[in-house]
Amino acid sequence: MLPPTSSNRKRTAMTILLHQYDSSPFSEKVRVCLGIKQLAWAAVDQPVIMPKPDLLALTGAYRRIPVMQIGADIYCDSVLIVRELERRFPSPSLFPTGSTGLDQALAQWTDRSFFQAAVGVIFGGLGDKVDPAFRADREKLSGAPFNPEAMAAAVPYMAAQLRSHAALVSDQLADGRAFLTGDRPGLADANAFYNLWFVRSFHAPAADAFLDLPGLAAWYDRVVAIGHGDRGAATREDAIAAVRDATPAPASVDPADQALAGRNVTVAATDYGRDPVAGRLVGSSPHHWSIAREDDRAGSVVVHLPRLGFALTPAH
Ligand SMILES: N[C@@H](CCC(=O)N[C@@H](CS)C(=O)NCC(=O)O)C(=O)O
Repeated sequence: MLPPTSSNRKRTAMTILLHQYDSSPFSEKVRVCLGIKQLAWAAVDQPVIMPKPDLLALTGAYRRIPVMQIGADIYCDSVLIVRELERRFPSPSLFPTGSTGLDQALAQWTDRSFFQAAVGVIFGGLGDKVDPAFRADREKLSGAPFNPEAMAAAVPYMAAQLRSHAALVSDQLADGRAFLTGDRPGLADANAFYNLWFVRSFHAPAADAFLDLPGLAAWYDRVVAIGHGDRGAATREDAIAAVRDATPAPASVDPADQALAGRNVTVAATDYGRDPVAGRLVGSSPHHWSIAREDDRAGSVVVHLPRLGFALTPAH
């Protein structure tokens, strides 16, 4: 147990593990949130394509990135990760104006249509330069063929979509505010930022096509300046050992889900990467499911998944 201090930086030394890779946009969302909260954390780099045996030892089946690990608790999906960061480390808040629900709801925009525009611009721009192993992996992930010609043809449309999304960010800054919800940064900034960061980091064709929008470039630089908190590194073996040494935090099932408490269930994403996580339902809320499972390498873990965009199926 670490001695209590007033600083998030010391209080959490190396207890937050983020399974990620540097080019991952959803990881960048979380990294900015770790920066806003000035937290200490360690990056556990995972492969960009399957197989990911050390990640699946923790999640059971969930393969997407990022995944956050605190002790023997495993949080899947950036939406649930940032929610858990706020719950455990409330100050400074990711919701500086108290707009908790709407700021989280923004992910339904940034993680879907805004993200799809960024993906279209990047991969349409790469055309047939996309690595064949990556291409085959992403076809499996999405269940849809990767068609470089169609993607290249869609670049002008996708670039226009991207600029239009960015223009909404510019509108929000029109009164001269520093950040999207006011003078302090929050989740809204991390959400709106990461797709623009994604296209810029890939030097995609439309990478700079939004920086002329009023207020955009200065805001972008302000978000970059937040940084990523106090970043360290841990190995995948360290991460599995950390689970073995820990006990999952107590969880409770929402009264509305009592009929499912303790039952064997599977939970799977409904969009892409739909591999079902199987285990016993030990926790829930209107926002999440918590599944207890045993792993040969990691021991007892509890895997937490969001409820929005995920489906639970009771085992027979
Ligand atoms: N809704 C998920 C989306 C995560 C996602 O699509 N992540 C990408 C990387 S940024 C991914 O997992 N791609 C496939 C892979 O890395 O295996 C979240 O918010 O975390």
